[in-house]
Parts: sequence; structure tokens; C-alpha cells
Amino acid sequence: SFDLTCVWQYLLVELVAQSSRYGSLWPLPQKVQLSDVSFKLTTSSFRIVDAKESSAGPSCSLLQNAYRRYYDYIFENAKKSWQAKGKRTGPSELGELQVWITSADSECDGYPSVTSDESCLETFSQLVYKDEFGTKNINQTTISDFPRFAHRGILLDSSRHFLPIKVILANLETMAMNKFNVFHWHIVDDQSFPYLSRTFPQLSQKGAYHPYTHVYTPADVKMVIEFARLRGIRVVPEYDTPGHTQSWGKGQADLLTPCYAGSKPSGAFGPVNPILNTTYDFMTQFFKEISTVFPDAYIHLGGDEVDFTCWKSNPDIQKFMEQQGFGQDYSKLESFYIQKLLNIVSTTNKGYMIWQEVFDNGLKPDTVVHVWIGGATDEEMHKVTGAGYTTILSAPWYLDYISYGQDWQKYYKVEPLSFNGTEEQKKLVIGGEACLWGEYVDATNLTPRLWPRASAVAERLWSAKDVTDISDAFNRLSAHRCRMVERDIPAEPLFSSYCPHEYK
Ligand code: CP6
Repeated sequence: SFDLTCVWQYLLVELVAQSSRYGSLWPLPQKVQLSDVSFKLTTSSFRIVDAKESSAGPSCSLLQNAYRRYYDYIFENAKKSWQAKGKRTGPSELGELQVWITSADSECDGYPSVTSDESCLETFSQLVYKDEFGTKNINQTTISDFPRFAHRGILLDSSRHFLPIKVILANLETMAMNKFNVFHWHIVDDQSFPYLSRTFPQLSQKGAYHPYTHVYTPADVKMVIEFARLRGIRVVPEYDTPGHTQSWGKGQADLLTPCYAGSKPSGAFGPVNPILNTTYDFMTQFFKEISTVFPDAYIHLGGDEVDFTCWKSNPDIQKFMEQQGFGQDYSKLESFYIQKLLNIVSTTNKGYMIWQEVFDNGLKPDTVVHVWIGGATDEEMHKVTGAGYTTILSAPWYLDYISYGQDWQKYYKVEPLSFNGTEEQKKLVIGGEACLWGEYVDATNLTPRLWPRASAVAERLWSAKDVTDISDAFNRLSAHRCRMVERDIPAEPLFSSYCPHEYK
């Protein structure tokens, strides 16, 4: 594992009237001890370096990259080289931040996984503040930190609207500021198929909003994965079937079920056709490609909201139901399809996540279940973990819903383990995801709609269970939001306020 221990010689926290005693730290670390002893940081002396004892060396480009990024954040992109050295540090000046990697096998060239440890550079940068002369300072501080939940995700939907790469990368950058570590990429859906498949290029040729401008090429996908990797973020793609697949049908003949009006095909199509061998041949080839394009150990296979109307209308499907002894229970047909799909994906050595309906209809024991339906969420969490499944929670965190007022507080007050269950069951909840479905979201409004509302979810998933003080959270989150703005992220305000650096 990637065990990053920073040797913080001297750190600080801003103590301003009416602000949190924890300054602008977000999400709040597990343990923070503050002091009044402050040190200056100057562009010409301060540097971030590998500790002598560190098992990572200068060849670790992931770390070198992060040092540069955080140097620039700390000094607001001052036109100084982040590698500038030499100038001796004066009294009460902090010369360097030493980063000490303690694990023997560093993950510099590898991909993050669900067991990866987290970086502390973001926290260090959050402790730096400007004094009245504009000089950067940091107070001596002792922090020990780790996340409460291992899986802390954001779902973006690039099917309802195409999301330019630039927007996706800005979101990944902001995720890192908030210590999110999973980008759940709901990449295709009914409305469009922007993923350019090498094996089946006609899928995006016919299924994207535009075959050249509104597609993610292999190079685009690589860029997203590498940008995320450098920030400790996993990319979990979702290819949702058998429902939500209208766009797949445009470029792949016979994949979808023909719907009938009486005795004749109506010309409309329904979910993936589960009774044809060609369907499974296609899925085998398709997921073989996906498993090599995306390095993460997991693929999200969807399985939500399957409408049985079309299946019911089709005489060939009716006959198949009879042969299989499924009676009129079309959820059995859905399970039949999903079981075959899971077997196919298993052969690629990937794990899989699915939406909760698939659990409700029965599935393989090594599946991660994603709970999204509101209303009886605690009951569902109780059932899913009771059956022994690893679980991810999204039901309380549908950020595509908007309303007047400070809805971040509603997201903040969620306790993911509030359901009835044993210790064993609660351990199965590995985290959660904030979802931003794309029906009403594109490049013009994605960032301010998501941030800082998603930051509330970030703290719930990272910080200790008893970090629940709403007014302290308001103060820290307001400052954190201003920091995002200062870092060029157009995060929306929580309430009437102003920032030291306004967005330009
Ligand atoms: N798209 C897909 C969606 C939703 C889901 N899957 C969705 C359903 C209900 C609400 C919000 C989003 N738009 N593919 C459900 C997981 Cl309220």
C-alpha cells in the first residue's frame, strides 16, 4: 500500500474571530492538534522534497507532479520555480516539507485501488494562510489522518450531455481537493454513446450526439485515467445494461429487443435482447476491450430500471420465458441476462458493481451493490449487508436534485451506518458516491452545481462519525469554497458572503 507520511516540521491554522478553530480544513482530519507557533513560507526558499528516509525517489513522477501542483497552490501560481532552492531560511521560516513514503513497494507507477492510502499534501496546503502583509504562514500543527470510508466517489453522466474533457479534468482536480478517490464515469446511456470503441467503432459513429466532436477517443480516455491516477483517483466506468441502452442499438443491429404492437414489430426497441447468442458474443468482445482500456479492478454494470413492457410484447421472448419456466416473472429473465453478463465479465478478471435492483432479483456473491433508491434506504442497506454483500451508498446524495436553500446540510447530516445491523454488516459498507445525473447538466453548469454541495458528502465519507457540528462545518466549508474559487474552480456560494479572492 501507498503509505504517505509527511514529516511536518511546523504547521498552522488560521484563528480568526467567527471562523472555525480548525480554519479552512475540509474534510476535517481525524486528529488535529493546533499551536500558536507560526512560520513563514517564501517562494524562494520553501520546497517540498522527499524525506531522506523515504522509499520513493526522484524517479517517482507521481510525487514530483504532486509537489509541483501543491507548491503552485500554496503560492497562488507565483511566477517562481517550484524547484527554486538555495536561499537560506531565516528565523521562524519553514524551509521544506519532507514527504516520507514508508512502504517498501511504492505505487508510483501503479494505479490506485480500494486499499490505497491517502496523500496529506492537500491538508498541508489547507493549513497555509496569508497574514496581513500578504506573506504565507503556517502554524505548527500535529495531524494524524485517515479516511473513515475507503470508497468516496462522484458519479458524472456524459450521455445525457456530452462533457468536454476539460470539464472532466477540472472535476477530478476538485475531487482531489475534497479527497474523493473514485470517479464513477456513467459514460453511456439511452441518449448517447460517446465512448469510441476500437472493436465496435459504429457504436459511437451512430450512437454519439456527433461522431467526431462528441466522442471520447482512446487518447481522451487515457488522459482522464492518467490525470486521475496522479491525484489518487480511480476511474470506474459504467456500461449500463440491459436497460438504458437505446443509443447502443443505433450502431449494433439485433442487440436490442424489437417491441411488438399486436402481431407486428412496432419499430421501437426495448432493453438488450437476452435470448440471442449474438448478444453474449457481442458482450464478450465488448467487455474484453473495456477491461483492457480501464485499469481499475472494477467495472460498474448498471442493471437499473429495466422496463419489461417491450419484452412482454415480443412473441420470441414469450416463447423463451415458457421454455425456461420463468412463467410471467420477467425479473427472472433479467436475472438470467445479468448472470450471463457477470460470468462474461468474470473471465476478464474484473470485479463488478451493480445497482440495487440486481440484488433485489438475486446475484453472484462477490458483487458490490450500489444502493440508490430513496424511501426505504435503511431497510435496503440492512438487507444487502445482511446477505453479505459489499455495499456503496448513493440514495441520500442525488445532487442533480436542486432546491432553494442550503441543501448541503441535508447531505452532511446523513449517517451511512444508521441502519439496523451487526458490526459485521456495517463493515461491508465501503463508502458512498454523490451522483450528478446529466439531464439538466452540461459544461455550462456542472462545476457550480456539484461544488461545494459534493464537499458535504466528502466530509461525511472522510471524517470521524462524530464530526457533525453544522455551524462549524458552515464556517470551514465557506472558507473551503473560497479556496476552490481561488484555485479557479467556480464553486457556488453557500449563502450571502464574499471571498478574499473573487472568481474572475
Ligand atoms: N439514469 C440511469 C438515471 C437514473 C438511474 N440510472 C436516475 C433515476 C432516478 C433518479 C435519478 C437518476 N437518470 N441510468 C438510476 C440509477 Cl431520481
